[in-house]
Amino acid sequence: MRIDKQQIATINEGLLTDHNRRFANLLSDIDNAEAIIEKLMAFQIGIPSWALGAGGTRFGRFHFGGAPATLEEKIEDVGLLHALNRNSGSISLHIPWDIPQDYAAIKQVAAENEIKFDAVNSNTFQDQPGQPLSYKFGSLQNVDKAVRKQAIEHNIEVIKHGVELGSKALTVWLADGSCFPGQLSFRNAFNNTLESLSEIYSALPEDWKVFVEYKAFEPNFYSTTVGDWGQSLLYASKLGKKAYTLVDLGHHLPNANIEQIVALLLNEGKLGGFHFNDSKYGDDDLTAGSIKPYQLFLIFNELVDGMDARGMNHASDLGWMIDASHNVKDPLEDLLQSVEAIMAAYAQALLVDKKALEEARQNSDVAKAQEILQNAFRTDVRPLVAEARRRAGGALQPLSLYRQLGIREQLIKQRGADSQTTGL
Ligand SMILES: [Mn+2]
Repeated sequence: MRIDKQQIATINEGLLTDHNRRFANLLSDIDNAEAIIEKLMAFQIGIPSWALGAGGTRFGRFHFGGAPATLEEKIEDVGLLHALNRNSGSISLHIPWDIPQDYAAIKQVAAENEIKFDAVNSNTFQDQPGQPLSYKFGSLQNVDKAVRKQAIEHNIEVIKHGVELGSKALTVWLADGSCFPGQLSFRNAFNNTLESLSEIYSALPEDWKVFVEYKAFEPNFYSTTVGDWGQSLLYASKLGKKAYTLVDLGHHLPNANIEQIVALLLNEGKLGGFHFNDSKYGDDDLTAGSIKPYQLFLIFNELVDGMDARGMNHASDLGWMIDASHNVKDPLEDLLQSVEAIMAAYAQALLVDKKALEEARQNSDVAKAQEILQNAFRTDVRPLVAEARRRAGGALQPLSLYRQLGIREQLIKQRGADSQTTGL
């Protein structure tokens, strides 16, 4: 299904008086609103194909009606999000959960929904039916060269699918590691992984990037072979200029200073991709900004500052994506909330008075520096984000419009109450 642009405009119309009043109030406090709105309109956050089905835990999964059963339906779901907020203009595919059977047809559906193809993701963290060799003891790190070869070939196949669809990056997240002390040699695991990644790197087209994602623990619980940003940066540095580190907010040990990590990776020119989610305890994959909104803002503050320092384009020079799963919410509602939270944090970061902050730092005026950041964070930027959405043709209030139009009910009618999603 598709949302008619006129429907959005009509519902916006009824909200306009209140919106204009709130927007005018905010405008009286900020002087660079137009520049911020332009940046907000340009900013696009990739939606992973696996976030559109029911999320779950290792204890089980609760299904919901109208789940997308095919890749086409997943693209249509992202199209619905994008129609509502105009900031969800791409989908990130996971192979082999979403192998495109007919590239031309898939590209056609994507074009109709104004959706582009973001980074493609390989999967060597589970065995597929009929797969000759098992990844039980790792893939790219495996002591058996034949297993490594199988995993390398899978990654190369993922690149080929991505090339057909117009993707420009491969994300490699490895579950490789060990569960118990003594199980593997850290050095051999690292060297095997590096050798495997080098072979994948050589298969990258000239204008592609590879993102090496790290994760502190899980599913391996003693060591992870790409366990932190230092290890990822080692791989990315040794591989070459097309290789970058990917930061997933949930993949750190508790209380890690992620904003500092981001700042240094950008400083080294080695931050390539970013996965948004939020967490309280571990890799909880909760809605972005739902637990630690101040942290999200501080991270964005470093992202904006670091990208500006290198003259990077905020919208296109990093791969932005949500990586979360939804066990108890309608995934589309959850994704609308995540995008909204990300846009708010981005807008707040754009509000930071950088000149005053630099002055406070030069004077070692600690209290002033803190005030400057908190002033930006405590500004209610929702009218600014809504205005950017409205100008781009989206909804002033995406979530309530989604409910008002009864989109989930319509999807259930079309696809059935027990449609099943491919994937996790
Ligand atoms: Mn991730």
